[in-house]
Amino acid sequence: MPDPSQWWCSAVVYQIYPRSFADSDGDGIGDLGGIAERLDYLQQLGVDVLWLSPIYPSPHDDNGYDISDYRDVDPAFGTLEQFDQLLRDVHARGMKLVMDVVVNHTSDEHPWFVESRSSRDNPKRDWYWWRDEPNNWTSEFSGPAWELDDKTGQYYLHLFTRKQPDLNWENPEVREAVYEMMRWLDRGVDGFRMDVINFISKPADLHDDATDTRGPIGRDAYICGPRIHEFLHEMHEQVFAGRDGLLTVGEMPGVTVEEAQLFTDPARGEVDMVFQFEHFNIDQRKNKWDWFPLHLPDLKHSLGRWQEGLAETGWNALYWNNHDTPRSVSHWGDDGEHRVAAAKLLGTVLHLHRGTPYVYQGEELGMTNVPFESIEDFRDIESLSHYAEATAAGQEPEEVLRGLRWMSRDNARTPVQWDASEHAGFTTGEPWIPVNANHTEINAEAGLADPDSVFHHYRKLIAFRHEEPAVAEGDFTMLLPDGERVYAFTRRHGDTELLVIANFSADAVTPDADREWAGAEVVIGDPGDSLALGPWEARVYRRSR
Ligand code: TEU
Repeated sequence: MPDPSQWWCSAVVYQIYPRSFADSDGDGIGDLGGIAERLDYLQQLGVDVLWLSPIYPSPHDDNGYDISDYRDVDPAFGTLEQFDQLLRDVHARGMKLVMDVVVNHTSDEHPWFVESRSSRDNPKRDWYWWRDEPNNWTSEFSGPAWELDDKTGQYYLHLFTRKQPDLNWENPEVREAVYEMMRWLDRGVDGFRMDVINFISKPADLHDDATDTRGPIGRDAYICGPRIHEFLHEMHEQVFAGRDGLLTVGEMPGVTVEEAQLFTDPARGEVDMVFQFEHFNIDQRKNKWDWFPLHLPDLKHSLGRWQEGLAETGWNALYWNNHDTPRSVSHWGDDGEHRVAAAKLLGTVLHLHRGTPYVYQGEELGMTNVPFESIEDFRDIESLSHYAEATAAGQEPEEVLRGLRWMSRDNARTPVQWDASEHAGFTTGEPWIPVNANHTEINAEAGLADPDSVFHHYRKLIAFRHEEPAVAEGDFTMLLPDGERVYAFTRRHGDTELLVIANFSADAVTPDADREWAGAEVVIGDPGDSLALGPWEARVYRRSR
């Protein structure tokens, strides 16, 4: 386990997707000026760290996860000067700022790739993966993972869109160029979220993936590939070693608990924590579009295993939402009659686990999925590619739309709902993606004004983590693992013990837990005379032993 005095053990991170956060210049796209205007709001919420999704120059084929210049700010978001000012403002408020780095791939418009594709003998040819024949890997976003480049007659590898060619990390020049760029970025920035960082080490022979597992073909070959620990340790030594106060989090689809122990063991010098995806796959069959209703014991089993697995060595990153997920209150809660209770419950359960919680913009307002009407309402490249592929293969458009409404990343990407006005106070112009019609009811202005709102509940959860050491440091014991409606666990630290009970259903229930708790102090949630819980109600008790 890391030294619990590591600052990020008791910190809460807030993710900003700049494009959809707040627009200060009326062009319909969120920007740095918009973030600067909302720092008071974020400070009031009490979060410790802001993580910005990519703000670098980009053709925006994948909304900025296709970077064409790591050393500047995209004009749509602002300027470098504005960024430096924002960083100063964030620091002046006692918060930190973490940047997103995307170094598994670049944009095809990055000068490195432009050179690489220019001729077979260009010095940067080997900075990317070029082959005469493709292997059998498929893209994370539908179709083959290879694109034929007419000019030189070879194929290049792209695990995401064809505008996101994969860098060849086997080449030491690539690694040095990436570290150099990251050092430069360290102009006061407090750390990095690293995009699909466990995909960077491919087997040098790029062999076919012989397995038939869930998800894109090839994953078995490149997820946590042969040199991944070596590369991350090298990056740590080259970029982070000797600097205090940083936070590094690796986004790692498909990572196992055993691998995560290695990645986050402080003694190994790799990353502080990882985003794992296991809990996201528990209600899916062959892919994310093919889902079934949540079976609560599966969620407890999965998260419980991660709590146990990283109890002694390593550390968990905790999240329900990010810019790639549907909204959790719609997905696993109730976005109808019990929306407020369900959003609070999800927050309580997540924030009381052991690990560092991440709040995705709008989650603290209980923002919901979006009732998209037709394919024209979607913007996300993953959703559009899937729709094209699935309908071409003969699937009914309405059925494909049903999957998209449930899982599309655009659910997370509609603008933050600041107030009840026409575009929810997000922009004075035309938003790049329409606001959710429910902004007239669900918005920050209303949340701030109502002491019982989801916003104020998140504020209390964040403050509680700061005040009560058992939240950050306590051990974790899952209770009632097979219960289909109640999620319950205890946390223990010294003489203090916390009990968390949560009713994931619209029926009243009385958890089968130690009755003595009924008299203990309720520190989060409404006190009750007994352990009975109303629809989607959650409570946290505290007692001394
Ligand atoms: O996502 C990585 C990833 O594998 C997925 O979560 C993916 O976005 C998709 O949802 C799978 O169905 C990261 C970024 O978070 C994402 O926004 C980028 O599109 C992707 O990498 C490529 O950079």
